[in-house]
Amino acid sequence: MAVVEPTELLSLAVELVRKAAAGIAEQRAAAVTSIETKSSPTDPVTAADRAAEQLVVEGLAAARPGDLVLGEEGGFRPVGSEAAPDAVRWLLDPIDGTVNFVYGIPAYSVSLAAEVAGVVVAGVVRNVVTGEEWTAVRGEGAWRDGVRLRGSSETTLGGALVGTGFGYAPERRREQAEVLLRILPQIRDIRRIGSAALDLCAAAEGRVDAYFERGLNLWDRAAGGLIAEEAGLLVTGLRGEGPGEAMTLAAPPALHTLLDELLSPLHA
Ligand code: LIP
Repeated sequence: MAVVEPTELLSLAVELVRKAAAGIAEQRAAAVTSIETKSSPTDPVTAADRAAEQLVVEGLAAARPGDLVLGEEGGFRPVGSEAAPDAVRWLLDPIDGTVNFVYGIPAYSVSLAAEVAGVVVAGVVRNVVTGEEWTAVRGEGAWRDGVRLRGSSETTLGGALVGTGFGYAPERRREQAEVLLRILPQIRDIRRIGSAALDLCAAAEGRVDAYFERGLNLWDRAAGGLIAEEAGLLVTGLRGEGPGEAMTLAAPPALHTLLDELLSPLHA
């Protein structure tokens, strides 16, 4: 079994994410003229989402033909004709924050992570509009444009600025609104950025003190989750569970305990 160097995987990911981001920026004007929908009438997908995914997958196939990819638009498959026994699995969201992309709100990103033997070992998130780029290799810290990230030092709920997000299904949104009703009086304020990958990176560098969201897919949270962990945050579900569709909670240790205690009773 060939040894995979996470730093090499990161270099490949960064190269492809930059190309994809350039293509997305170029295509925006045209892409937003024909918008299709997926899980609900408010869950958009554009030609730019698909083109970016294809560009990254073709780049992966050229560099590592035996690998696998789980992409938001194309699902799980080999990047080439067939997967090798020691395939790396790539977790790709070609445009995270597609609603922001459609509306022209400068908060949408390309997110790509590399997973080896079930563990995410490298990840990059790039804001397509600002060009900000967050990266991490497991065990080697989290970085934004050469600056090491450490997360927030906030330790009180009342002082916590918390990021969150809402699903595309009206019933899910009603439940999420009820949770907000209960927690908003107890925290500093809420921020809804609209891209889980950017939310997790914001938490990694203390632009928010913590972030939580129910309903995330692996491609939404893989790269951002590693970046937040490498900045010293805990990235989990509730009540000791791992992060997943049920809940993703990212916070520095002290705040994490308080938010877990606050959110757990609200998510039976
Ligand atoms: C989005 C997530 C966001 C969530 C949205 C949506 P998409 O992903 O990044 O956190 O609140 O509902 O799921 O659909 O833009 O890739």
